[in-house]
Amino acid sequence: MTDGDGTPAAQVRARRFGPLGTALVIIPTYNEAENIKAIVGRVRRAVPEVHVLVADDNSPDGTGKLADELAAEDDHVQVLHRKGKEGLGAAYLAGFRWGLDNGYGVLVEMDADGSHQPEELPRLLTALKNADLVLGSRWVTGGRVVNWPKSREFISRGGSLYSRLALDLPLRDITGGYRAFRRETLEGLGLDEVASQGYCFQVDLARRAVKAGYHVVEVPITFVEREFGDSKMSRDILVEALWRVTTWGVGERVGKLTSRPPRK
Ligand SMILES: Nc1nc2c(ncn2[C@@H]2O[C@H](COP(=O)(O)OP(=O)(O)OP(=O)(O)O)[C@@H](O)[C@H]2O)c(=O)[nH]1
Ligand SMILES: [Mg+2]
Repeated sequence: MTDGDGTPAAQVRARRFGPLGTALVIIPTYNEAENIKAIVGRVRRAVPEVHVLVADDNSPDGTGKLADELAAEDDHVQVLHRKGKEGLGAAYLAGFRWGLDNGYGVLVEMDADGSHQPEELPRLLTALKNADLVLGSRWVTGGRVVNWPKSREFISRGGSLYSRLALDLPLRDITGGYRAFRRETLEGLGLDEVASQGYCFQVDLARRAVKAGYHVVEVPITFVEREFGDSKMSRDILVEALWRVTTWGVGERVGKLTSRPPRK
């Protein structure tokens, strides 16, 4: 296959991706006092040139204050203090806006609890050189999860499979939250309209990127279950995601049917 053969893969190869610019790793936090110092330290050691933004929702356990201490010691660390708990999607959206306003070229999503290993960040950033969006993926060859009960894996795999089929997306891990975006990609997604609740947020970003024609690449990651602190995900968030994905899927199918040109 050559670059001139006209296939989608060749078209992507033929496309020139611009330089990446400085990366900002956004870490949303709610009650992550046991994790925040370790995760920021690991990010800074793994890729010293990146900057970190902790987006804290006024955590009662003092995570925001610990993040301020980190910021005071390191000019690559900033803290976005938010008024109260509004969910991870809202925190990321605020972090994206902050990063775009401050001129960053790459915006990375990463959890605070160590599930997303900073040591794998160089692989995501390398892949982004030839992509618009890189998803850290548990469910492509080479990806895996550590210390997850089978029940959790079943739910997560099922959620991605359902989203893949309902929304017709050529992706394996659609609910994951370890991702790297070029700024131009985020600017093209219509952030003001993104659904911000729980897992819907990740699904909606991926869906918008694919539908907008961006080149989305999945890179295998090893996802490690949190050791410290409590999960903020709940059954309600799962049910909400299932419901939303279903309505998006039905909406897209109805849209396709009604927009067909009339038969002659
Ligand atoms: N700012 C902010 N961060 C949040 C909020 N809810 C969750 N987070 C953060 O988002 C990240 C992911 O949340 P988790 O509770 O780890 O969700 P999860 O990874 O699906 O669940 P576990 O596997 O049990 O850890 C963590 O860094 C949380 O601290 C929120 O309301 N506001
Ligand atoms: Mg987690």
